[in-house]
Amino acid sequence: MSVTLGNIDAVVSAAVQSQPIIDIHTHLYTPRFGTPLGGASGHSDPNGLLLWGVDELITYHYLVAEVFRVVPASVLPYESFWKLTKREQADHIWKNLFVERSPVSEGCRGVLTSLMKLGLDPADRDLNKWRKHFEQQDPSKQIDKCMEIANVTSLTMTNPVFDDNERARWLADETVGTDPRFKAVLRIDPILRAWPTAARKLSQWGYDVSEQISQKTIEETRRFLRDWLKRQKAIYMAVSLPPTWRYPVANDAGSTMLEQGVLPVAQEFGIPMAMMIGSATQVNPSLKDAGDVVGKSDVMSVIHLCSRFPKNRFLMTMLARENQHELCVAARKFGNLMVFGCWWFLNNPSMIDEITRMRIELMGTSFIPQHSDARVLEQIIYKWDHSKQVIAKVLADKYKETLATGWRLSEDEIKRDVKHLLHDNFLNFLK
Ligand code: FIX
Ligand code: ZN
Repeated sequence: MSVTLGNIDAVVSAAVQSQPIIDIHTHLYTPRFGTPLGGASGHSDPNGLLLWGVDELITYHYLVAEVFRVVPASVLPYESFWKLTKREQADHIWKNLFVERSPVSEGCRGVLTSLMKLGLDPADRDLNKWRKHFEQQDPSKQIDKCMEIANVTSLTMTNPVFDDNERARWLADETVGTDPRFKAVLRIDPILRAWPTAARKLSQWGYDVSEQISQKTIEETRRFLRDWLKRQKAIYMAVSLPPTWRYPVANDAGSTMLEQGVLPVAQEFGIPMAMMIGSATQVNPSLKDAGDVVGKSDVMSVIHLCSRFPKNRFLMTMLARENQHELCVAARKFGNLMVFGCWWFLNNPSMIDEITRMRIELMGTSFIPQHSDARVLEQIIYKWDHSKQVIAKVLADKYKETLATGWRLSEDEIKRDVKHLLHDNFLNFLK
């Protein structure tokens, strides 16, 4: 079908909605990592890693931060909140962010979008009715249902090897990550952010490393990374870095381990390194996962890295709105730099619109516009629904500007471009 100014919005929207998505960064897990809500499976594991269901949706750390703005710690002390059961926490958040104030924040609206797309009626406002619904679902079937609604064909996990709970599960059963719907990612923050801690743990795990970096320590760290990349069949390595991260830094353990430990192994395995830069962690530790903030990072450090390691590939996202333009310009200079996502505090319609528009203007379709960062299974429904609406609108606007030059576009060409953005740019970057 030829595309005109009259039908471009509909054609782009249909192409975006029908394109199967690879979700390149989530905190979701295969059911074999256990789940606190057993549902119809009957197997609940309080320390399980797969989070799903309405109480998990409502107690997402984004909403924990928001509820403490409405009911401050001076009224409900943090420790009192954390002593509540998950259900009681959800009741508190529901009452204060959904009933006594309208659910207009992105995090609140997201809960309702996911419930609605799952066939529940948000107008019911009946938490207990929804709880009964989720308790009747089987977790694995719920994964299939959510992936189908979101049109996500592959979920990329985040597998922090330094997390005792997660590591124990891999060591107990090396096939724990084996599920055709999921891919694993070796997450290694302490190696680059807290080398003394990492060195102590690697040593405890049987790797002959010491805090003082020697050739032996480098070789043993490489062995550790190889062991876990093989165990997890990881498709990339990942790290989150603070806004203060700089590269290179002389006599800095993190810089040295990045240069001599991590990147050589990534190159050896032919896999990218994902760097998520800009989160200053635990400025308010009482909020736990909700206690991190954003800070402006240094794009020149990314440029130095891409320039010094031309044989490595870098998946890169930054948390500060202020860094987005510089990062796009940097990506124009380095083909081994793939910009991805509107991460965390940028995962809001207004930011996704601004950032995606700028990225298309500077990089065409050679970037990965979004990832969900979902921590709760049903979030992939709303995070993708909300993002796809904005991405489609921005893309249609840019096509209109191109059509205005007299250029002609076909529906197949639009589908091709959308496939690059939501699927192939990532797959091709993994090769
Ligand atoms: O470092 C990360 O992977 C971040 O995405 C998380 O730590 C963060 O809590 C999150 O889930 C943001 O969406
Ligand atoms: Zn994340």
